[in-house]
Amino acid sequence: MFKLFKKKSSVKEPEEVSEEVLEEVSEEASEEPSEEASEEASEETSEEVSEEVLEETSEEALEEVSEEGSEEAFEQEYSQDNKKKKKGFFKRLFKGLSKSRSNLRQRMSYVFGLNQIDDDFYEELEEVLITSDMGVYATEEIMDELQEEIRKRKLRKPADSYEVLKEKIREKMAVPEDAYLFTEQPSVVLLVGVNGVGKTTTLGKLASKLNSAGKKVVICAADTFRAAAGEQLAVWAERAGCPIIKGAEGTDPSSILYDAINAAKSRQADILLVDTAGRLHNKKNLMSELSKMYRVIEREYPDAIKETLLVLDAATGQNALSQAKEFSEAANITGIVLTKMDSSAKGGIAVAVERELSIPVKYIGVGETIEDLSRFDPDDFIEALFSSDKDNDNDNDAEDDLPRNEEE
Ligand SMILES: Nc1nc2c(ncn2[C@@H]2O[C@H](COP(=O)(O)OP(=O)(O)OP(=O)(O)O)[C@@H](O)[C@H]2O)c(=O)[nH]1
Ligand SMILES: [Mg+2]
Repeated sequence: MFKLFKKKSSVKEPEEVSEEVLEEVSEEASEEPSEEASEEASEETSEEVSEEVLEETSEEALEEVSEEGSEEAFEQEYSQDNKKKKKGFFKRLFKGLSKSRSNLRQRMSYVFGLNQIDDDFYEELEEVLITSDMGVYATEEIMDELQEEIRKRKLRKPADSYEVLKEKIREKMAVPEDAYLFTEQPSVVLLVGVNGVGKTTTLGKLASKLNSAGKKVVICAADTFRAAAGEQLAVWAERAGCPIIKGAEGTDPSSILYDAINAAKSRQADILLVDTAGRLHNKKNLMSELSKMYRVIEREYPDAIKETLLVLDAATGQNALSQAKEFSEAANITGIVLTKMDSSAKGGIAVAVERELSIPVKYIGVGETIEDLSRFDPDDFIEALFSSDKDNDNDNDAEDDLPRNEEE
């Protein structure tokens, strides 16, 4: 059934795996992540935020305080707060991925508990990855790279290659350096996606995040299709503290966008966030509506960065992947937002979307409140998908041990 590896008859029973090997893996693995990673991550977060805030600060202010000094002060003031927020966010992500994780870990423990690296191991692992929603394309890539690394490092036992596998998946999920350029230069950000995936909610969260980082944000209510869409967005605009431009129900979205661009320019806004209607009635209509909007942006605001974020509900698994394919044929999608990662999300789908479409996952949503949006962090993602549950119950950082083979 699987393309890459065909089963051979010499299957070794998992019982044959020595317990010490698995324990060794557990210990090695548990030394690796947590404290260092979370410190690094929170440093990164505060640096990111402080960079954003610093850029917004007026030039005179910057002359008064040296850039280094103000960054330090900013970090001191906010790092505690950020650490707490990050921990809460990670917990929700961890909880949301619990189903994916327990499924994955259970099956991984079987595969990595096999006695030796052979065709049987490769075939079993391939099946686990494919059925974990990672998709055929990403799985094939991961398997090829894993096999090569195993060959290079002359690894003999499956358990020895567990960390290599995680590293390969982490590499796939790396976010390009320029992924968030749109938050640093004048930009128009369109949020697109099918009904109910979380476009409006994500826009609200993003507006709040950018606004509290010192950015001037204007919101455009270009979903004129659904009754009450404008009101829903207005509530978010108020929460986020950002002005909103909207029109009457049924108005042409492009004409509201035109007004919003002028409002953004006259207010010297940094970012214009545009909510769009969630309907994929057919590709042709979607394409013509979006290209009309792009034309308006091109004509009225040619210097702005055009960012199109496709919002996908992570709980819908393969459906999200087919939506992503449809939309990427109709629009120039520059980033993915995976929402509802807090509620039985199918974690593997993040890998599939990223690899099948070569579009980076830029944000993830883990809840319905204004703080439940964060930039995608591959380390957190891998940790939430692979690490063990027990450590996260008592506020410690997650351990990364491989569970014992349940079939033993
Ligand atoms: N649990 C959870 N719920 C979310 C998340 N993001 C959005 N939601 C919820 O999903 C539902 C739909 O969200 P909306 O933001 O209205 O979705 P939309 O894509 O704008 O929907 P349409 O405008 O109808 O196309 C709401 O009940 C949100 O609260 C998330 O990250 N986690
Ligand atoms: Mg909406």
